[in-house]
Amino acid sequence: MLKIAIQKSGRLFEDSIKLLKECGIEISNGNKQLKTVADNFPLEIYFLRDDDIPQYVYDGVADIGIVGENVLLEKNKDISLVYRLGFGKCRLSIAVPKSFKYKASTDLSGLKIATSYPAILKKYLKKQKVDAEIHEISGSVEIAPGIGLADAICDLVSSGSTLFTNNLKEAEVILKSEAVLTANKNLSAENKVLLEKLLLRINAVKTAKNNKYIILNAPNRQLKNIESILPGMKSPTVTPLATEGWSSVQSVVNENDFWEVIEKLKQSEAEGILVLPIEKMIV
Ligand code: PRT
Ligand code: ZN
Repeated sequence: MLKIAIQKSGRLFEDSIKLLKECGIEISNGNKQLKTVADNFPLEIYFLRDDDIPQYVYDGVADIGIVGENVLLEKNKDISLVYRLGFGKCRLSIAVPKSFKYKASTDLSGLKIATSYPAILKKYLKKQKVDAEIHEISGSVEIAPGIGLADAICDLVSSGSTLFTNNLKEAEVILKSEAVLTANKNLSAENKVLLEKLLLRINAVKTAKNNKYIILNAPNRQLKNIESILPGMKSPTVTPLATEGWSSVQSVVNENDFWEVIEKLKQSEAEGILVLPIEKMIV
C-alpha cells in the first residue's frame, strides 16, 4: 500500500484530489478524517498541513506527498522531487514599499525583511552577498512594513493584488514555484512499483492536457503538405471521404504550437477543422 500525504485544506487541496480522480483513483471519504483509503488503487491518503508534509515523507510516515516547491525547499529535507504537477503556481518574491526607489538587490542591505521563508531567503541573500536582517513571522507577512515591523517582505505572490493593496511592489522574484510530487528516498520495492504506476497515470493526464485531437477535411493534393504540418504521434490518420478527391485527416497537436498549426492548415485548404480535448494520452 502506497501512502500519499496531501494538504488537508487550502490552495492545493482541490487540485490534489482532482489529479487523483483524473488518474482514476476514487476516494469516497472526504478530508474530514486524518486518512482514508482509495477504493480502487492501493493508496492510503493522509490529509495534513502542507508545512508538515516534507517531514512526514522524510520519516516514511507517508511514502509520497503533494506540496508546493516553496515548502519543499524551505524545509530542505532529503527527499526526492519526482514530478512537477503544474498547479498551485506562484512565485516567492521580495517586495518593498511602493515609495522605495529600488534598483538592485544591494539596495536591500541593512534592511529588515519579514518572511515565512527564512531558509530560502537566507540562501538568496548570501548568494547576492547582501547583508540584511531576516525577521521570521508565520502569517500576514504583507502587513509587516505598514505596521513598522519590517522594511520589506519576502512572500508568495500570484496575482500581485495582495502586494498592491498593501502599498508594496515586487522587487525581486527569488523562486518560481508550483505543486510537486515528492517521495521518500527509501521506498520498498512494492511501493516503487506502485509509484511508477501512479506516475504513468499522472503523465497520461498531464500529456493529454497539453495536447488536442484534431480532425479535418482536405483535398488529396494537399495531403503531403498537411502530413508535414501535422506529424501526430507517429503520422496522421488519413481516410478517404465519400466526396471524390478529399480525405479526412486526424492527428494530435501540442497546445504550444496550436494556433501556428491552425494557420498553416488553413493555408493548405483544410476545411471543417474540429478540435477535441484528449482525456488520457499514453505515448
Ligand atoms: O493550512 P496549511 O498550512 O496547510 O496551508 P497554508 O495556509 O500554509 O497554505 P496555502 O493553502 O495558503 O498555500 C498552499 C500552497 O499554495 C503554497 O505553499 C504555495 O505553494 C501555493 N500557492 C499558490 C500560494 C499562492 N499561490 C498564494 N497566492 N500560497 C499562498 N498564496 C498567498 C500569499 O502568501 C499571499 O498572502 O496569497 C497571497 C498573495 O496572492 P495574490 O494573488 O494576491 O498575489
Ligand atoms: Zn502551511
